[in-house]
Amino acid sequence: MKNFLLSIAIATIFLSACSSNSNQKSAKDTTLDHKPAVHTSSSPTQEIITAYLQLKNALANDDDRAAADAGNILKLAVGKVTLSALNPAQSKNFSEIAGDVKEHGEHIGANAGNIKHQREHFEMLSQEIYELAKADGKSGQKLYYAHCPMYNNKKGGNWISETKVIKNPYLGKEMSSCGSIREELN
Ligand SMILES: [Cu+2]
Repeated sequence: MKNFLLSIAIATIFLSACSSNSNQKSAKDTTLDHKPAVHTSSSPTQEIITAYLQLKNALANDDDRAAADAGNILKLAVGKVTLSALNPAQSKNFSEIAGDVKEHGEHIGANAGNIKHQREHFEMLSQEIYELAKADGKSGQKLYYAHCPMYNNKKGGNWISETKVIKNPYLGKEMSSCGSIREELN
């Protein structure tokens, strides 16, 4: 019995020494664990993806006005993201791209009548959206990463699509089917 009590005492000392060492870390872990799990079928950044796809389809139709509308919606969608609903990976990614996405949306929105410039912003924007879609992982919708080898004097350009069917947003109706799927996302 004495031995038993002693071993409990030792164990207690050992445990308390241990826990003081990892206190900060476990406190952090606990707050993460106790965050209400978000079991929505779509990602918290879904509105951004939806606005991007609307923009992509407008550009594929050579419709600069519809592209400008989508650009403005995209800009607003960035501001509407509920940060607390993002998981750590999404949160890190979102904070890295939010400013750029907003700026591209703003420029595209302000450039109805200049589809060439809208497409320049769209090309940069597509890389940000690619990162966003990747961070969404399984919570996001099924998306495809497509490539056009001819855009910008054959420097090429990429975009994200909700379908496997190529409808080129860089060359528009003139060369609608130019391009290929490079990667399936989510
Ligand atoms: Cu611009």
